[in-house]
Amino acid sequence: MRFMALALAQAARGLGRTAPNPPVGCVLVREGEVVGSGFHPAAGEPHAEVFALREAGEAARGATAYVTLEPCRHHGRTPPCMDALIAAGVRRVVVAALDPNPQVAGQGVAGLRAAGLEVVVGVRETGALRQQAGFRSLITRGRPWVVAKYAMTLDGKVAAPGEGGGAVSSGAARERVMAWRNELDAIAVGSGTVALDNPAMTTRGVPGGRDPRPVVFDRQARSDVQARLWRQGAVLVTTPDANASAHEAAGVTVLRAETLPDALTALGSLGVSSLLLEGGPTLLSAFLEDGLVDEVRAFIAPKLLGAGLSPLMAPARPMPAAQPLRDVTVEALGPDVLVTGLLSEIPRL
Ligand code: AOF
Ligand code: ZN
Repeated sequence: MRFMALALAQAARGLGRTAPNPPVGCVLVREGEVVGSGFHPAAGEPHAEVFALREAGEAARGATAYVTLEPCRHHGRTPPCMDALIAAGVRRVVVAALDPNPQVAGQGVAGLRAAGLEVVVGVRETGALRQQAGFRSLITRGRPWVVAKYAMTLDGKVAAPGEGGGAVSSGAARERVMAWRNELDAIAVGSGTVALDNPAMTTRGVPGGRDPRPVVFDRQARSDVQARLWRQGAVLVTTPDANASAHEAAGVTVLRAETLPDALTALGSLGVSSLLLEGGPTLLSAFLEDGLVDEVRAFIAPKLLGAGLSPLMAPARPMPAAQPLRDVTVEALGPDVLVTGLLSEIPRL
């Protein structure tokens, strides 16, 4: 249990850097001592098991491997980890979650067992599924895992009408958002936010942090070509007949799709496995109405605004039909409260 927590912490170092591959961590333990650990740093690089085995050297013989994802059995950009573990003389493998990649899908575990290794599956599975939600979504559904983030006042408002910025939540909440930006592949905003705020959407104050790829949802392609986001490699998502010639001339990657599900699939083909939705009520409502929000992370700030914009403008449902979140967490963050929960099931095998 304790060692799988270490493996998950290793895997976390790859969050936001491995797409379309999963973040994976591995810890090798012999006689109660960690003799090697590693994580998958990026697609095309060696897998977590390889780094852990390298560090352990001869000490891997007879060891137990704790891996956050089932070891692979296929030749992809790198050779099978299953073979590497067997060749190194590892005796026991503890796996957090099976790999939904059809090229692996239980065969890694079966192969290890066939070679005489003892295999345990499902240790800290929930944590692993959460960490791998992006990869699991991309490989099974062909589109990114969508996390909707917003901050609202105690009376449920995100802004006064027609107002742009104006921070709702505290510094502690903003720090948490920066941590998420560092961990998710891409960050989505609507054309309204670009026009009103001209935001940067970068990761600030996270040591070693990297910026998510901005994605601008703009059906009319009317967003100012001078906006800051384009200089950060933002993708423009627009409709098939919108005139995006100015953006194209400026070298912007333009995706054209009639519907939001198609737009997400197009983002998936660019290798985007997770998307942080930081747009305003319009974008959030559109995603929610199409059933495309997988996870919600909402801050509630202890202040009152009065008549203003709600996070959602989607038509109201009767209370008994309100959409419930699952696996809900509640956390105090400075003066604010962070509530998270899932609207979709994380794809598993
Ligand atoms: C593991 N350990 O650390 C990772 C795994 O193209 P490749 O060779 O990198 O293979 C990518 C696939 O391997 C990916 O889709 C997923 O199924 C698995 N990722 N497996 O044993 C790792 N990153
Ligand atoms: Zn592998």
